Amino acid sequence: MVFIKTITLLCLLIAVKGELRRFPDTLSFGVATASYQIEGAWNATDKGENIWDRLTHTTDMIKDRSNGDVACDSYNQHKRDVEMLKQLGVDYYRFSISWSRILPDGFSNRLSQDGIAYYDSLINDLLVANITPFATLYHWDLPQRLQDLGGWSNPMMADYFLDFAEVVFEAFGDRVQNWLTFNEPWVVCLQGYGGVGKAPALNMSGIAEYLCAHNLIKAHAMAYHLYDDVYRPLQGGRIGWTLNSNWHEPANQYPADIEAAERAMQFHLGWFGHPVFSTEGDYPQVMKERIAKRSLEQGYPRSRLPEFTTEEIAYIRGTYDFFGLNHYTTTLVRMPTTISKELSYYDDLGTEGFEDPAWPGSASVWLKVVPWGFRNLLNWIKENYYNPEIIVFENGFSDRDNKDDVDRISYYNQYLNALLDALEDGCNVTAYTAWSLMDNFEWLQGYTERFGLYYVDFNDPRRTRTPKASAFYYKSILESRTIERD
Ligand code: GBE
Repeated sequence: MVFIKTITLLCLLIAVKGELRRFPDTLSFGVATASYQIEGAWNATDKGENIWDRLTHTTDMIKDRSNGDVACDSYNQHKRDVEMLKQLGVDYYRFSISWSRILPDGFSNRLSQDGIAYYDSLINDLLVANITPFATLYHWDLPQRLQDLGGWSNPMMADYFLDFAEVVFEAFGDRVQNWLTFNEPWVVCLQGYGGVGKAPALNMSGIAEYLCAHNLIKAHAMAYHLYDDVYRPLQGGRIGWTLNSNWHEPANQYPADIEAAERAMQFHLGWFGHPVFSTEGDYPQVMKERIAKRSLEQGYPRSRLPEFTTEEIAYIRGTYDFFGLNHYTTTLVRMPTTISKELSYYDDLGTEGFEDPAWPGSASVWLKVVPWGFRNLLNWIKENYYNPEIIVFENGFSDRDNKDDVDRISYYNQYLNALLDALEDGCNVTAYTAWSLMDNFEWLQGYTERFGLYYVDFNDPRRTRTPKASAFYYKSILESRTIERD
């Protein structure tokens, strides 16, 4: 039924609009998920507790009071997931590996054979299905024991992450040649340590997110070098990380607003991007200057932004094989009228962000449909970081409870058109990943916001999956390698 409707819709769109645009053969397509959001089996065999188990079990911060105890039950149903991937016809599947499922205590002295067996089985099934596995080492589920030691604000965490990375490369690197160290460090640090938007909800803005970022950037570089020195020569393959960013558009063409929007880009994407992707390395100049100045004014003996040594700057610079990008939406930015002396990242940034009320919305308050922002952001990366190879690791749209998801189809149609525009501008995008394969645990929003191409019935103990209209739409794009011009 849904299928027929979609075909009719597609024919209609093509009949009305006519023109088809073709994707270059060099562009591959995938879909993404993350361990805590889909796996469930939170205490299966010897799996250890992680920070999302702790947060969901001990606070009332999740909107529908739900948790990821069962989620999509992918720990037991990954064969069904692979069937869906085959049905879609994707080139690759981006999933993440749960640290505490592999290392129950967080440390590498004790490995879970069951945890390793789970990912072995998933990876082997993907390879049999001719789908390339793309694995993320850290999609937000830190072992709780390591959080008890301070999590990412503890400098030792970089070594523990390296130990984990080594175990994972050893166990799976013979079959997995595509790696991401971290998913969205900005979210990990700003929302997890600066604010309360993600676990561990530390809420110490102005201090903790900068410590987190500092250690996490080093952890990324260490894992990159380990792979580059030891595993790449044996296993081939490539490794990077994926950064999230809104496009920050000046609210007006006044110089002050243009400066504000550029500053927002540097605090957001540049915070993690500049140390790794620029030729100079290190944090963006504007962050170093502003945070140092404000820290001294506030009576701190030194900048709240930690400093990298010259050796560290050189060690971190260039630790990428591609530029990973997660993108959903756009923000308008202007210069504020008063300068705040408060202690926080956003006060350090010192800009005002807002959205155009005319932009169409989604089920998520933060997600507005602004496809041209995607094109501008891709061009910003091209211009600031010497036209790197860009892989889009997430892009997608949320709604509530809806299998006939025409708004999601429209979002993908518009954002993929913007991607084609960016390719025409000379941006070097080589892969595009839809978030997400299926509805899943949407962090603090629980199961109230759905991003899936497949619908998951969370009331059914079997967690039945059904393709939405958008699944057929995505499949048709992958088959025809064309899209209708919007
Ligand atoms: C990704 O993050 C995640 O990688 C993925 O796990 C998640 O399911 C997916 O997006 C969908 O959310 O006060 O509400 O405006 C905005 C996307 C918070 C990047 C949400 C932070 C989107 C950045 C706060 N945003 N996120 S507010």
